[in-house]
Amino acid sequence: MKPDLFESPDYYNLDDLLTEEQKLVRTAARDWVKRDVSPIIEEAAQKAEFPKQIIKGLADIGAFGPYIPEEYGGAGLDQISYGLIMQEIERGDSGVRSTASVQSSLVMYPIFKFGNEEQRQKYLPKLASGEYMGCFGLTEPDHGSNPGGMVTNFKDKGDHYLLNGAKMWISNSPFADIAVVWAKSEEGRIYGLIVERGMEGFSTPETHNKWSLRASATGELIFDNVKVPKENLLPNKSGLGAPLMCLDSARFGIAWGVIGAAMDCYDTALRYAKERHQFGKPIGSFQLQQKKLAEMITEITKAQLLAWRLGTLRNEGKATSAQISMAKRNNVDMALKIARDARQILGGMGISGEYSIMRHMMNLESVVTYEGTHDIHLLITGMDITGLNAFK
Ligand code: TGC
Ligand code: FAD
Repeated sequence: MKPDLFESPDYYNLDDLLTEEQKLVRTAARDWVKRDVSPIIEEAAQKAEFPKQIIKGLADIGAFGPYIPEEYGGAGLDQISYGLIMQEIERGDSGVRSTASVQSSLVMYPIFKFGNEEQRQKYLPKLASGEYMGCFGLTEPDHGSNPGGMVTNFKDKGDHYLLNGAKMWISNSPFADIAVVWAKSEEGRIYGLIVERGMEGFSTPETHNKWSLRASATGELIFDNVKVPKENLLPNKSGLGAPLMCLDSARFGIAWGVIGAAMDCYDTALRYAKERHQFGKPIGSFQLQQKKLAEMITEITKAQLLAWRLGTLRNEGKATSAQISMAKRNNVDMALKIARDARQILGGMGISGEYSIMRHMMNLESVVTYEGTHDIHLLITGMDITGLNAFK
């Protein structure tokens, strides 16, 4: 892979809207990605291996629990800092950002928000340092967009719960130490349970043959009469709203993260368009290529504004789930379109692993589907503005 020459675009001087702390956090993440992710990520993706050596670096830049209070090992940062960290990591690779999203918003957040003090003390510091890695089991083979239909269930056996069922498409599952698993009680109410690797009847087979997110490990979670200690149930919230609250936080991170992938594609294409000559001129001098580049920077700038405003609303505790859906949907779509156009600007070189664009493009095909598909987020906006449910 070519050396990482990334220069971050800031067409509307958005840095003026950031605090010094937010800029410092971003610089630390940006420098780490350049130093520790860019040199190894292409090979990891080609080999379809999660590069475990980056776990410590992710912890060091505060990517595990950026907004979890420091007393539990988190970085105690605000939502815009969280977003900026996700942006910088996804500039390197969406799969690496996935690992951080899952650890922070889908594992640490539910333990922090719905767990008791003992659970917080037991798990959060180890998750923040990367000593423990976690995964989040919501999706099932027959219940993806409709998680409320899940069949994974647990029965009260007096001194423990007995868990049965299966989850699929689970990021980090093949190496996770713990899984936050959503399952129905005998009354049909959804609860979160912390399942630990090594519990009898619990297995995590890896999913192979992915063309997307190849540097992220994906797998199943299988529960065959797993005895889960009662103290592993998250007691402070039940119902589908609990996992959906975790998704709000992760979707917010994605709305920021994909801006990083888009910036990397744009920056690569811009540089290439100025250097590559055809018909005796740089290809960047042709109107058709300028149109692509001009539209890219326009869309990136709009997405940055949307993410920044959403971050401000989240900091004030005012962002709605529907607002988060709009930003996730818009920004992933924006990044995917930019990746496709950027790939074309590079001609044949666009499909080569010498450049990051094709990897981003393939990764974004997962990002547009997970955490709620493009269509599901549109229906959430539709329901929000009309008051009418078009899901069922
Ligand atoms: P519905 O009847 O609308 O709602 C059920 C209950 O949940 C409440 N609620 C929310 N609460 C908090 N935050 C939200 N965003 C919420 N949305 C809804 C709602 O008020 C209700 O509460 P209550 O008290 O009345 O019961 O639910 P539904 O069954 O009709 O489904 C709604 C729908 C389709 C929007 C939702 O289920 C959905 O978002 N589906 C998409 C599924 C999804 O996003 N799965 C993601 C799996 S995890 C993942 O992909 C990780 S990838 C990680 C990585 O690698 O980065
Ligand atoms: P389906 O729900 O079967 O949808 C298929 C199509 O039908 C989509 O286009 C969808 O938009 C459309 N559709 C569905 N319902 C409606 C409707 N009511 N109206 C109109 N159209 C509809 N899940 C986890 O729990 N944890 C993870 O860590 C995780 N990581 C993932 C990692 C990867 C790489 C991938 C690919 C997925 C991951 N997922 C994870 C699962 C992901 O969240 C689901 O794939 C996603 O929610 C969609 O579910 P599905 O694949 O079952 O598609």
